[in-house]
Amino acid sequence: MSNFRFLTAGESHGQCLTAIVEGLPAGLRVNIDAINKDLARRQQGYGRGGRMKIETDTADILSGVRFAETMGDPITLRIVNRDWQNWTDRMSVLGEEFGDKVTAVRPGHADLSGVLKYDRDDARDILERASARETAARVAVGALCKEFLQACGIEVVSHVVKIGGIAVDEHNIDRSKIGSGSSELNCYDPVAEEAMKAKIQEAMAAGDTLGGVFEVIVRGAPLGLGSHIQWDKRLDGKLAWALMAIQAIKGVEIGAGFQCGELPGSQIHDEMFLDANHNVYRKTNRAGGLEGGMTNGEEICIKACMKPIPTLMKPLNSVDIGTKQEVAACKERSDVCAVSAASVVGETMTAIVITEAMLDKFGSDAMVDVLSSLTNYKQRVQGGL
Ligand code: EPS
Repeated sequence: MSNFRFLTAGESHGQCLTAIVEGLPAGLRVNIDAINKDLARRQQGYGRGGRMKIETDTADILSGVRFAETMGDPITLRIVNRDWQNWTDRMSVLGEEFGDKVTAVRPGHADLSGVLKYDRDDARDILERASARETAARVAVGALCKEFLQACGIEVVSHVVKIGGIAVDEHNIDRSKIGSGSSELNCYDPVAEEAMKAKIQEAMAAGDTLGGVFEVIVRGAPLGLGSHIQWDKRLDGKLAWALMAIQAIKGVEIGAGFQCGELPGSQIHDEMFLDANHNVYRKTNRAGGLEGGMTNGEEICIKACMKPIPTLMKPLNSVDIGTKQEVAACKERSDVCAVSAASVVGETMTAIVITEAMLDKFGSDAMVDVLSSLTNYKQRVQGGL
């Protein structure tokens, strides 16, 4: 296993979000603008709530980087919450209790299980950390990983494929362009995007919320990341874990995913052919770039499904943990739809997993060693049979 690891800290309305990343090699050029660009992409999206008008997420690098280059030390990233200014009393670190408690727990949120498990009488003690605001820190880490991957010739991109039941038409999308544009919903079918926006508008008017599906694509990953030899080395498992561990994600599919359970093997497996130089090639990629828990040299394609956000302006029936009565669930400022934001989080979480797999395979002390090891390996496995 590589030495790569990271942790995040911070509450949604606390002072800041912080991440510590350890195990990236020394000698990686760091472009802070690229990190801030991904943070801005996470904030955008039709259907986001009022909070996004308050925040302009940018990362400060507090350690581990000198003269815009990593040194191999742990890297500390910090994103300041501008909204903290409005929460200093209610989120005071050492002050007296202040403000109303959140007791009308929301179905679909961490509120109820959290207060019972952690013995709290205010669901704010749970929702502050359960909030998808935390994903800003993960995006900063993943954006840094994307810079590492870029240096290795690997690109990770994402796009929204469905919102509220409205799906893109694959025929309207040029897959080679995914990642190069910037639409409001991170969607590459403009016709579907307009229909998705109308659907979000409808949900907003009804006090409701919408979920959807996004796809993450990894281009240029070498064959052989991950391994078949042990369950916890399988890369498909690690990717599914990383994507499922994003707030509100309820399903993950690799390649043809659930369709694999419906069609016979002859219509699922990607046949192999040989070109004139004895290189193996395929005409299809239903495996989504992963066979036997390893990359097979094709694009990695993963889809994830996000449930609708549980904070409804027309709230569902619930219970009050203080009065022990049935009540309407609490309402607080939230998003109507955050699938486009989740797509950026999925993209960066995928970048983190692929980075870990690369470091696992090619070493992690110095960039120069990673790159020469990668070059040698590619020559061996991509030189034809
Ligand atoms: C989020 C910030 C939050 C919400 C959303 C995601 O801001 P606030 O709670 O101040 O409005 O917009 O959080 C949730 C969906 C959630 O369940 O907590 C963000 O930065 O992405």
